[in-house]
Amino acid sequence: MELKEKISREFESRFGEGGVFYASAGRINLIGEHTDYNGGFVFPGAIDKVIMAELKSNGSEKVRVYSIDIKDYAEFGLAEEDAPSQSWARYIFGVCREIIKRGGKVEGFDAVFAGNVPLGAGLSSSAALESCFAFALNDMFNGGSIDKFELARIGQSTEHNYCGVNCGIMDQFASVFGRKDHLMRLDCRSMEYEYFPFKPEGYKLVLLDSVVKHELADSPYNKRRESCERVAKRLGVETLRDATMEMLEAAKADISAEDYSRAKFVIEEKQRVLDVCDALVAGDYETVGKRMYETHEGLSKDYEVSCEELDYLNDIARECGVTGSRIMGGGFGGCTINLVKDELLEPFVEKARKDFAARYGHEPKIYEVIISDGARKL
Ligand code: GAF
Repeated sequence: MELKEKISREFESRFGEGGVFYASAGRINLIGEHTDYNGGFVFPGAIDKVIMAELKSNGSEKVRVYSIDIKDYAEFGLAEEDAPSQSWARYIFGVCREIIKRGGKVEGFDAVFAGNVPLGAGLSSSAALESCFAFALNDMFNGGSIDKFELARIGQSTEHNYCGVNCGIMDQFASVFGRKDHLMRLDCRSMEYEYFPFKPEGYKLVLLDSVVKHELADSPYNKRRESCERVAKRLGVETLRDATMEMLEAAKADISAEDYSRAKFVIEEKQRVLDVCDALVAGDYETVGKRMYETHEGLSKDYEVSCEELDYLNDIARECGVTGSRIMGGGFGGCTINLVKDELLEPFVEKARKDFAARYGHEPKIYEVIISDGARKL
């Protein structure tokens, strides 16, 4: 059954007459990982996998919401002490609270939601959920007066204040600002962004999901961020965006080996994003791919957010002559993103399925990427 129909049926049986539909997207990131909270550049795009919700104001001060995928119901008020116990519902509660904290309006509503963004795959299902509700509540109760950047920040603050992840802005930005057939280069220091048409002739973008679960809350993700902040402080810059390898080398003796490696990755990654943008404009996919492999190497060896399964998928890509391949997103499991020549797609995917299953007892999941629109009313 179509997502919309499934939601509509559930909504009607629980809450009666229908409401309004909204959706927001998961995201990929071509390059620029762990750079967002360092004031650097990212290069994401929204994808055709979404969280969709039907909402209707209920005239009370209570939120009543049902998750079709989790098969769970939550009911909560809108004051700070009303936080629901279920972690999935805290995303929605957090969005409500962050809107209210900014002086926006949220009243009681009923909602049913479902999605097809794979969970824990590094495709930002949580940002899609936050952006979907932020967009919806802005439309329903605030006449659309909250601007798009603030909607993204509302999602990010929800992660910080209600879900325990000190994430950057990339995922929520991509989910809110996504545009069909375009990637977006965001400068996370100035928040300037630019759309880049992305329809690589003769290539496909494919994700190989290791199906290794990644959990960012209370995870090493926050520790990575702390390392970067420590080094930035030591170098006397606001974020690592303003640091160079020369500065890092000069301070090496005062920095732990671990923090040094983390900072080295971030400083190198900053330039890779810019290189990839230039290469894309020039149609030079070989350079795009080369930088992707370098990013994988850095994420695996210096930033240490990869895992055996993802390194193995990356090795298979190399062996098959795939143009570019790397771990995508926060890490600790999830997907590799692969830029593959059309004619190599099938043999690559076949080999990855077979070899990975032989080694780990299950196949990776395969998703072809279609770059799509972000948050919207349906
Ligand atoms: C996660 C975070 F949510 C993002 O902000 C970003 O830091 C990413 O990891 C790594 O690039 O998705």
